[in-house]
Amino acid sequence: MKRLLAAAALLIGLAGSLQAATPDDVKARGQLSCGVNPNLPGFSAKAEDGTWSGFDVDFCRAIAAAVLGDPAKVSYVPLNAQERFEALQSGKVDVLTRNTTWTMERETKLPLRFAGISYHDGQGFIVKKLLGVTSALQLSGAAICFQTGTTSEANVEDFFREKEMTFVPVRFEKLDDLIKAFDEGKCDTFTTDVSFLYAVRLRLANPDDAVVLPDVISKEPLGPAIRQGDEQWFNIVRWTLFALVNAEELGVTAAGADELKAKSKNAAVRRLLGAEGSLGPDMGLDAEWAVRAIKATGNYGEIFDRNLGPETPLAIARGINALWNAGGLLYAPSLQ
Ligand SMILES: N[C@@H](CCC(=O)N[C@@H](CS)C(=O)NCC(=O)O)C(=O)O
Repeated sequence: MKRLLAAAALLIGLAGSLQAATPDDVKARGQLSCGVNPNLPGFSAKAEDGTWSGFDVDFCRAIAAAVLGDPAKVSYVPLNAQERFEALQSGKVDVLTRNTTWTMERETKLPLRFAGISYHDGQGFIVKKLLGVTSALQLSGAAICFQTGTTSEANVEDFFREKEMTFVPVRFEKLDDLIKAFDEGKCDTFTTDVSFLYAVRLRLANPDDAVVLPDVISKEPLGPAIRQGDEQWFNIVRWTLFALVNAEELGVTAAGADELKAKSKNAAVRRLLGAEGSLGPDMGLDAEWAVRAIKATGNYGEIFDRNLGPETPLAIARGINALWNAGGLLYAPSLQ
């Protein structure tokens, strides 16, 4: 009996020592490897000079600022829909920050964990205005284009089955082929996350000829994913996201963070900015982790406005991505 217990203890110890330690790997490498969408302007896109920008890219920058002290220390790995999970599982990327929906199956069948929700999305349809369709309920019999390896396929099947409507699936592995097919009229509609449809519209030959229908047929909570069994890394990614959301709620901006750190009397602001408490050190970082992240990218609202807001080509309204106390769904747990 004693020997069995000793063997079990040894196994538990071994499992513990085999536990992944992504924060150490990232620090040793001096660079964060971030899996992003290859080309989704507003969320992640590469400029001609090689720099990446976008809403998802900013979360990579914030994590790098928190962990490595420099938002530029990121290696961006463009991943299409098919490649993304394997890239995370194999260790090619430390975090997947790429319009990826948090689903039960992805956390139970794949060894992944979603650290939170950075953007509440839903699946919609884009059609050419010529079609004269104003609702998804008028799409019975339509040829529908979608990309394989995404949640879009199952959602569209569920929706049409429930509404007792038929459709002709037109599947694509590569996004460029899909957009071309839709543009050339080889399908009546293209279905995916609504945020993506806004971006796709701008890539069509004549964006004004296409319209995104008002129907939203699914929940697509998008957020950063990491590998399972990496608890400290999970805390860092999750709380960097929550820090940016809390910063918006607390009125902490990129420009004002230093001054608030020195002067604020609000306890949550002081803990967020490391003026008191030990939130950073408790997860293996220093006291300045969140100040650096906020100064690198701004708070959640600043990130949203800069990349997706009314002044940008995408012009997406905050809608359900507003803070909980402004009528939206964004709710970050407390900094205590
Ligand atoms: N949020 C959905 C869809 C995400 C997704 O991969 N969307 C496609 C567009 S339909 C995409 O980003 N494709 C870009 C590519 O594969 O290069 C999911 O997680 O499955």
